Amino acid sequence: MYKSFLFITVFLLFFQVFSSQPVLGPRVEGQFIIRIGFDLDPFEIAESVGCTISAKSKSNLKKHYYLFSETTPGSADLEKIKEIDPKFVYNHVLNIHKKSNFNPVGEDYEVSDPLFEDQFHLLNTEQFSGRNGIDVNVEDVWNQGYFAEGILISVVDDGLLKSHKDFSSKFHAGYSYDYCRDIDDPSPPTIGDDHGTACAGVCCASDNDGACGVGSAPKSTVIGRRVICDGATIWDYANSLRDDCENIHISTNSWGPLGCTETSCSFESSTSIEKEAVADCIEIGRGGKGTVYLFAAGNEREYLGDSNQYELNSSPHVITVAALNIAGTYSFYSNTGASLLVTAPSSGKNADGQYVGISTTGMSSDTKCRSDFGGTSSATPLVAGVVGLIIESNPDLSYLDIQGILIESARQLVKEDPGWVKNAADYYFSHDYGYGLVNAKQAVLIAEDWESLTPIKNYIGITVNVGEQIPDNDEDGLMRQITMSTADQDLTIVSGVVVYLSIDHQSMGDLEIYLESPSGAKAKLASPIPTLKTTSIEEYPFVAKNFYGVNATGDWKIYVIDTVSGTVGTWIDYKFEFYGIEPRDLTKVAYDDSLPDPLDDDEEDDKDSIDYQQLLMYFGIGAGVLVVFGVISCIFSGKKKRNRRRKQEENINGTDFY
Ligand SMILES: *[C@@H]1O[C@H](CO)[C@@H](O)[C@H](O)[C@H]1NC(C)=O
Ligand SMILES: [Ca+2]
Ligand SMILES: [Ca+2]
Repeated sequence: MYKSFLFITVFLLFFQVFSSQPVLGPRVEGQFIIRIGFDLDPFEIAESVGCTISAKSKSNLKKHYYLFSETTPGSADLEKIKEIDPKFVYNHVLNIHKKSNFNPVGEDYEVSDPLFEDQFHLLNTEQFSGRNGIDVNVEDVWNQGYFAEGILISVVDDGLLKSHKDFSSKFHAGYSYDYCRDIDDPSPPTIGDDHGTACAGVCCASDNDGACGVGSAPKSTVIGRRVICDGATIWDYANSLRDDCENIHISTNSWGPLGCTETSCSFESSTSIEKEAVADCIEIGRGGKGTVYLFAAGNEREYLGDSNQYELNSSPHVITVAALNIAGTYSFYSNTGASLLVTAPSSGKNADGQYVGISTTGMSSDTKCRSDFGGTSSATPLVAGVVGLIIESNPDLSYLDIQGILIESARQLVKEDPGWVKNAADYYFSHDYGYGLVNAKQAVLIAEDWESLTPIKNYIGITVNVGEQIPDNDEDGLMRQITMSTADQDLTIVSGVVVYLSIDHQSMGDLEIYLESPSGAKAKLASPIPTLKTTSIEEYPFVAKNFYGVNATGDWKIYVIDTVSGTVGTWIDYKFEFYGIEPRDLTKVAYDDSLPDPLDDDEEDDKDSIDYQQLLMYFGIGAGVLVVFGVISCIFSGKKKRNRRRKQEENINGTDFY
């Protein structure tokens, strides 16, 4: 995109600080940091506003940052830039000023790993005809000095090639284990067991090692747990989730039962042993703050897969992750569901209909890479790495705080999509995206000053008998409700709701089930699935994560509706569980309209302006070094394609991983 620069060396350092409080420091008069759209000529702009460009960031992460200097004192008229680029952002240059927990890296962080340029999920600069800004927005977090150093991320999967250059310097031998063979070494025994290594690459691959790409948490410590194999028992799975959790920050899980295939779907219960492992570790994990569990949403959307079909996902304790493609719409395989929390970029089609995979660590040698990874399997460790950055920025956060921070910071893409529904606390939720695309920068910004959410006693209802036939092919169905009043419970503000249902139905796939909150917002708990083979569920939990921040007071209704005539069944019983937090002002930054939607064509360059002014981000210049471009030979090629249309995903024969 950038060609033929002539470099003059001038020295300059960019320090950047972000803060949710205005941080004021002595300004360097007459200089401004400018971030403008990729497709604009910065030199032309500089001249038109009475400035010259005296430096450009040399970081490959910050290609579009420029230091503007006034041609003569007072000559700058930056407001004029708005006529050219309404979304441009500028910041005054400050002398170094930092927050107490700000750890400057001294210069912009640079990534030299050969595959980094292809890792659009980390920094989408329209490579592979992708969409600018469709990434997890980590560049500024890294530049701020957060790399998840010292954060332990456990990758529970089919093994980890610990000898690979991406992991050899950061592998944690003590906590790693092969539960399949009962040995300490999680290295995959066969080349086919390459899934865990690819997942680990996405969260944790080390940086600047000359090998492959980099993880979202480049300096994290990685734990390999090999448990996906023939013959693994429920104890092995439970232990792989539980062992050493007192000291483990994050457990990332890109696995689960196959809820749907082309011909058959089912609800997949997990055992109480596995569920207890997670429930225990959110209490005792990470020194009592709770290990953060992430689970992939699953890859069976085309067969009507729903993330609530997996019991380990349908838990208020875990972060369930969906996938979107390089163009910014949900990936064709990514399951829907009320249990989704967030979405992250993964494989799928670009706007031209080509399949683009994820570049990560490969297997056949210790430097092998691959570019064909994907699925919700890849989206999940990507978010795990972001959680690592969040924890590094504020180690006191509980697992619940981290969920709250992800919710508050996520970006609502494709706003016009009718699937976005506002809950009573003003948060938008979609059954395709959860609360939206993970935004690491916004998350860390919030995290640094986050006031902890205080969990309060959960409301655990009693099992209520229904014992009624569900009217066949009747759109009213059966409805049951619970009235929550402030008088009879401690809980007022909801973080999550779980509904346990027992139903017998020979054609369970006829059913549509939803939960309606007092405000009328709905969680879709199950949709009709013609291939559903399950004929009976017993106290099966359905989690609704779309009610974060909502006042529990009022009537909550469960609807069970049989949509197909022929076979009838019985609703046996139900039980409500409300998970609550103490009332406080929630941050509510997620849907501030000043955060533009990257898919809005009028705001193509919004990545360049996202939340900058809002976040009061300041730059400082110390003694430093940068490269200055004196000569105006900068030619911008690679103009954006305008009016690119959102295309509906279709099934393609790409390789998916789960
Ligand atoms: C929740 O709603 C009830 C009923 O409107 C109200 O009395 C109560 O103060 C609300 N609680 C909070 C924390 O907003
Ligand atoms: Ca690397
Ligand atoms: Ca029926």
